[in-house]
Amino acid sequence: MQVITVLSLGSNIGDRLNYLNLSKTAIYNLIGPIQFSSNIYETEPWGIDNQDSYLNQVISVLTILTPNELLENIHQIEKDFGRIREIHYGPRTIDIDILYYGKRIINNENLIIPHPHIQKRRFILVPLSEILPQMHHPLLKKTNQKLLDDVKDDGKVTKWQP
Ligand code: PH2
Ligand code: MG
Ligand code: MG
Repeated sequence: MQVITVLSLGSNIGDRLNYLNLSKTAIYNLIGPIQFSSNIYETEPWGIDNQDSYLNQVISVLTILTPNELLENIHQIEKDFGRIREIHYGPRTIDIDILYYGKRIINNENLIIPHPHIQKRRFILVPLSEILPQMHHPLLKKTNQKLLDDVKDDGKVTKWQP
């Protein structure tokens, strides 16, 4: 069965734009066709301050993969692009997070969907509301646009131009 999954991409090391573009090609090849892509935003680091700013983007993808297969493929892509798992919230070449998998709610030891931090992060809510403003968060029962309107985070999120 085809499901729309929503993914967030982030990079704050090296050629950040190139990492985003390489990951989208790999996502197309390993996960499925991309339905919508947000603009790319330059964003202030969230969680740990003394690191470089990020480029972030949100995309929706049509996939036939199960949630666990999706996660395995994402880990493979992150590994292929040199991601070393180290500091929690720290710098990374590419980070791909699953925000939504259709309307499914999943909570087990290796996967939590919807992503537990969506509602706290402007760097996710700005690009997410750009592509899917009217989609409802299946647990919080608010649209993505409403989550953005209500978010307390004041981290800077600006449209990126090369
Ligand atoms: N990712 C993190 C931690 N902090 N801050 C921004 N601005 N963008 C991110 O993608 C990000 C972050 C952990 O995944
Ligand atoms: Mg992340
Ligand atoms: Mg991640």
